[in-house]
Amino acid sequence: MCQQQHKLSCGLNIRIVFKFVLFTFTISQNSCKVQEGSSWKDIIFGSKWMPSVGARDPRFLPIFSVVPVGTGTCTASSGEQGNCIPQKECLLRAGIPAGPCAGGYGLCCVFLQTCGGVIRENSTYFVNPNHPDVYDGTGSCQVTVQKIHPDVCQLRLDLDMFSIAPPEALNHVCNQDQLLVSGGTPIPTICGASAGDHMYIDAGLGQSNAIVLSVITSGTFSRIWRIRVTQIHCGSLSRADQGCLQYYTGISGRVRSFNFNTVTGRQLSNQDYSICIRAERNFCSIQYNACPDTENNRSRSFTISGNSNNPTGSMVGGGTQVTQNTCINDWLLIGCMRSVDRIPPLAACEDRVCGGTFSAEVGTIQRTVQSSVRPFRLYFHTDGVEAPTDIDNRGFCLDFVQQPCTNGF
Ligand SMILES: *[C@@H]1O[C@H](CO)[C@@H](O)[C@H](O)[C@H]1NC(C)=O
Ligand SMILES: *[C@@H]1O[C@H](CO)[C@@H](O)[C@H](O)[C@H]1NC(C)=O
Ligand SMILES: [Ca+2]
Repeated sequence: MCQQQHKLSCGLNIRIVFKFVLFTFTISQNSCKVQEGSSWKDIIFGSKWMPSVGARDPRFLPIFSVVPVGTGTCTASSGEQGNCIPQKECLLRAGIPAGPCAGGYGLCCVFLQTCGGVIRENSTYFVNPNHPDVYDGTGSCQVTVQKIHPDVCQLRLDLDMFSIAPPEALNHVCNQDQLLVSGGTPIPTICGASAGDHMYIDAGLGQSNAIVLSVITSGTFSRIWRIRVTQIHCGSLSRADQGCLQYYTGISGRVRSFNFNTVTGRQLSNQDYSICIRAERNFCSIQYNACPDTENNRSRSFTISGNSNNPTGSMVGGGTQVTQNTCINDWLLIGCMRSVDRIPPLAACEDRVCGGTFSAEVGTIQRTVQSSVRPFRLYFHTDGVEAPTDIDNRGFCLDFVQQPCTNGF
């Protein structure tokens, strides 16, 4: 009954049969049935999803011990997070078994969906067709997210793997591939490579609106994506503040624009969003520094406007007049920022910064910038063009460190 490529799972069942004396027969029957129907899942399961069988502790062998499964999370050897649940439940919920957990009493159950799928489980991954292999097909690949509970207010998308076609070279517009979200708050259109980045989507109240995640592709490109979709309760501590596309907690960390890379990145056009950093208890201000750039002789960690192939200083301030050294088209906004190494500090503070050097004042020296405006937020705006004045900008990458309230701010 089990096909050849399912040797792995069937072998696994036999072992589980010995342990789960009470469940035995049904489990192994189900597991073969469920897998017969699936196609791309088989590819995954047959090749790269080797279960990570941990050494089992003989102390947990007694048949009548309580099975410690149902609540814990586990990690598949291919990196996905799963739920440690009884095998039977995993198969009923159309999960993919990824090896034993809880000392063999549970199964690490991973939920994956690709084009046309419906997400009905927390922490489901939206993956490209053929995942973990690349996909060069074109069209629109969509999954619909259904709330697992009416009391879910947000979705967090973790772009574990994300590499789709980059924006075009002249104006950095995503005209080939795009990630789109409909049914929730609008998100900026993104493309290119953004593995490790995340987004929060407002899911509204109640059961009403389904959210659709789409990856639109055209032209040839070896694409791969694996996006973890976490559902967040309205009352959850991990809920992001209203209106924050990205949300960070912790005293220090790194923020960066989508498709950022000091060598191959292109700052995306048509961006308009905020990045929020939770002010931790007893911290009153925040400092930002351009990330180290280990790949270029001249740092490209902060290149927002101008020609980044040449040395370009920082520009600050906004206004309506297009004058030299102001930020009219593309900018990062940090409320009332000052360079910290100025003694005494400059009287005026600035909000917008752009150009090719990170600083709170016009110049060619990169500086540490501090702001005590709370909540801690950065607003990023780019218009729809780069050429002809803006060339090869990479976007921004900043390291932040919150400063204790005793620091004079
Ligand atoms: C979804 O899972 C995460 C952990 O992965 C958890 O923090 C969150 O509360 C869960 N959401 C719901 C709605 O149960
Ligand atoms: C850095 O500078 C050296 C010496 O001028 C040059 O040979 C090298 O190509 C430069 N590297 C990059 C990444 O620009
Ligand atoms: Ca622009």
